Amino acid sequence: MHKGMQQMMTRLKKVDCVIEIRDARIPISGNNPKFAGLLRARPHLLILNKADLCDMSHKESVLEELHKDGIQEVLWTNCKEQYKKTELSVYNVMVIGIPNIGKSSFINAVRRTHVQKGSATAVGAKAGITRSVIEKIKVSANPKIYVYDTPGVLAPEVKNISVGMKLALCSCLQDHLVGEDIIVDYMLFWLNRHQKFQYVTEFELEEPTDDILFLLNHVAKKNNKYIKHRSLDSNQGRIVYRPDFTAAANIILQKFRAGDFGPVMLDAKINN
Ligand SMILES: Nc1nc2c(ncn2[C@@H]2O[C@H](COP(=O)(O)OP(=O)(O)O)[C@@H](O)[C@H]2O)c(=O)[nH]1
Ligand SMILES: [Mg+2]
Repeated sequence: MHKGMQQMMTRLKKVDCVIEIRDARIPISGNNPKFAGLLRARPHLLILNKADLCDMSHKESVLEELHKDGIQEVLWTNCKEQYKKTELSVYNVMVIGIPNIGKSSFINAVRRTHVQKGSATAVGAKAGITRSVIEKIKVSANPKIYVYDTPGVLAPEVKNISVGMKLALCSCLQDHLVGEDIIVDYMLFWLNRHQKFQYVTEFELEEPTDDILFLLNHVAKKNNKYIKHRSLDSNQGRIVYRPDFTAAANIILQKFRAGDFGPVMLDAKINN
């Protein structure tokens, strides 16, 4: 990350404006204090992307929290759908943010509305897969606007376990580093705590559960995911099958991340 960071600081001198992007579901947890210096150096705009997956009923309290942090300009976006034109009239723009919150998608969405020719910037579904080279993309011909994408340069700050779990749940950390089953355990805890029970219907359960092993077992069986292994007991050597918990965890995570359990605001404070 060091080389990328240095490149970014040098580049910043030539930049007229900074766009910081965060995942709308973790507008506070997705922050990194190291960005603050960068943001203050130039006019900045905070974009909360993946608004399609976010529970917008918390909009006002989130804005209040961000204002306290000195952030004035906030824009919600959804880069999966046609991007709505904003009133940016700057020339060199730097887009910053932790991995996988939609920086490249945002740049491409802006670009699509203004220029058809030239190359887009790569969108990747896994955290931290893009190499640390700054790409310059022309997003508008007239007026000429260039945007610097900053792939994989800034790591999220894992302040505590709950922030770490929220980042993992939104795929800002690599799943295998945390453990798919542990991320699902946190997801289940969070959904229950916030009384979001859509998963009960999605998985055809009889009632909410806080038993992660029960859920993994249920989902593995329903999706016919089994692991073949040799039995070690009295049946020595016989091939047996057991439910594949990692496959089940991945199915559950994929559904959560697609918004199938409803929109969420992971940074919401609990009022009950
Ligand atoms: N649901 C949803 N997914 C998005 C949105 N923007 C980006 N994504 C997805 O998030 C993932 C990471 O996007 P990418 O642009 O590569 O993120 P970057 O690492 O910040 O450049 C990809 O799978 C995108 O398809 C959005 O507004 N809504
Ligand atoms: Mg990218």
